Amino acid sequence: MNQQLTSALAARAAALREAAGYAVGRSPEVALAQALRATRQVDRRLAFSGENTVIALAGATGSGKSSLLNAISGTQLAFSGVKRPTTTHPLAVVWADNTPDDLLDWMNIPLRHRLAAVDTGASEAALAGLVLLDLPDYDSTELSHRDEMNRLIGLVDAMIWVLDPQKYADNALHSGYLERFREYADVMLVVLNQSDRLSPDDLVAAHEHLRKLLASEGLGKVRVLNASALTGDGIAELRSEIATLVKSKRLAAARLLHDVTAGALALSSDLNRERHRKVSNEQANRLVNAVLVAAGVDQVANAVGQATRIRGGLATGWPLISWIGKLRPDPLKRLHLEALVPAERSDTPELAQRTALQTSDVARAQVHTALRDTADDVSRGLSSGWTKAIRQASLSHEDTLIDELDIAVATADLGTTNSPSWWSFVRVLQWFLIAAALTGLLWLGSGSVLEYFKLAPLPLPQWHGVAIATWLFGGALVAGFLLGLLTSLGVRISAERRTTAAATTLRQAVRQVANQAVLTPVNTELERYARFVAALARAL
Ligand SMILES: Nc1nc2c(ncn2[C@@H]2O[C@H](COP(=O)(O)OP(=O)(O)OP(=O)(O)O)[C@@H](O)[C@H]2O)c(=O)[nH]1
Ligand SMILES: [Mg+2]
Repeated sequence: MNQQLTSALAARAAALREAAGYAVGRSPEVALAQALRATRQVDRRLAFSGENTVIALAGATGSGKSSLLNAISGTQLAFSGVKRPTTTHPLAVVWADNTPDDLLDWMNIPLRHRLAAVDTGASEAALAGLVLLDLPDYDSTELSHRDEMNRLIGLVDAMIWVLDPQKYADNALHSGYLERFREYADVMLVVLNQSDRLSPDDLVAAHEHLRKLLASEGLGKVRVLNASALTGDGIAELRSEIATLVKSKRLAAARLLHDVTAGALALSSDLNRERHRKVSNEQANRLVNAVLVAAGVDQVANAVGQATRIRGGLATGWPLISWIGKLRPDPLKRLHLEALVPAERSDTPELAQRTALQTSDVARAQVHTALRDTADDVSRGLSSGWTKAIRQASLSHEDTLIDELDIAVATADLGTTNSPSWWSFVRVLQWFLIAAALTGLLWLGSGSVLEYFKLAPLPLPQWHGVAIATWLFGGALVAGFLLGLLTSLGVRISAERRTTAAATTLRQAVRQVANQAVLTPVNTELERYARFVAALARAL
């Protein structure tokens, strides 16, 4: 066998096997089976003698296959008769020093005959290596004949289609076989047998008609010969044509290459080279956004902001009115995000108490939709098998996704545990002002108390006609109130900053969960698809 061709064949078959491996569970079973059959056939055929070329005579019953085998071999080994159909089992005639029994065993052809050198002579040297098969018909009432013929034309290295003047245009032959093998023109011959039954003019006309018919089926390149097994006309040409095929020593590999190509083409209905190898950033962001909203994670950042405003108000507001803030519920407590400190959270995330993220059926359904949307988006343009696989990958961790989100949110450091240092400073200041106001008040009220105990009153110096104690009392109250107004502005800025920071942290946490639970499995599947496409391209 031609070495270069065989190694190319082996490489392409290996690529096809690889592609089929990736396509398991993704491509249609029929296509997979065809591809794998082709690779198995390559393995088996290459394992057998490369010195033999197996060529089958195939055709309708009565076309003269057996008669042609006899005419070509100069024997009467094949039984040809008037009863239809005649040939029931395939027969192999071998032009070689040794019968390739392993090859014929693999093909399951028990009837075999080797032409001894003494039978053949020098003229047969040109056919050395040939194994010529006489096959049963494809069109008689014996369905087993057709099965046997179908099986063998799938295994042989080349086919000689034997047609006769009556049935050469038979639709069952053309649409059922010849058209199907249009890619195999270089490993096929067509013989218009029984040429003796036609006048020379009619033979030319029939030959031309047949050629046109074949050309219309994409077989314009196939060799068409006229012959008569009865008179021997055209048999020498047929033999020399066969000799050329045998001598090329490339038939087996050529045929198998066609099988590999056909197998790869069967799989390539799944091909879409335009696909990206990864989920795009934009697609990932869309998913994260959808999950943030569906699970209610987006509310957490707002809660962080609100909580900051409330706590900041309590800490830095004017103590006389800021206590009202205590009446408002802490939004973080409402989300069960308050009780734990970050250290505890991250050490034992599994013990983290459940946050109040949305875990309702509606939320789960929304997450499910987001996952499916991502899968559909990513797999657009792929065949149903791959689309399904990508969808499965996207949903592979769906059951635990909400729990993982919950843990991620519970363990995220939202920056709510410590207060800004200026809060404490303002707080001290506020209480100092309260103390000053109280001092002023006591000072003012001290006169009547001291008088009751018959004690001398404290001096009440004045400034601008008003007692300093009154200045102190009023001034401290006004200062506290104004300070409260000023710091509320600062608290609002802190709250906004914390909201933004929390939103970023939460987004990262959700992104991490989405990466682990969705994007990685989907990317793995996409990677598999890319490998499939690459292997298929090598097989083709
Ligand atoms: N006139 C003429 N008759 C032929 C020719 N070749 C075969 N026949 C006859 O056609 C009949 C069928 O020939 P077979 O060789 O048995 O045909 P087959 O294709 O092997 O048929 P099955 O085994 O039934 O599939 C026989 O009677 C042959 O004698 C030919 O070239 N010319
Ligand atoms: Mg026969």
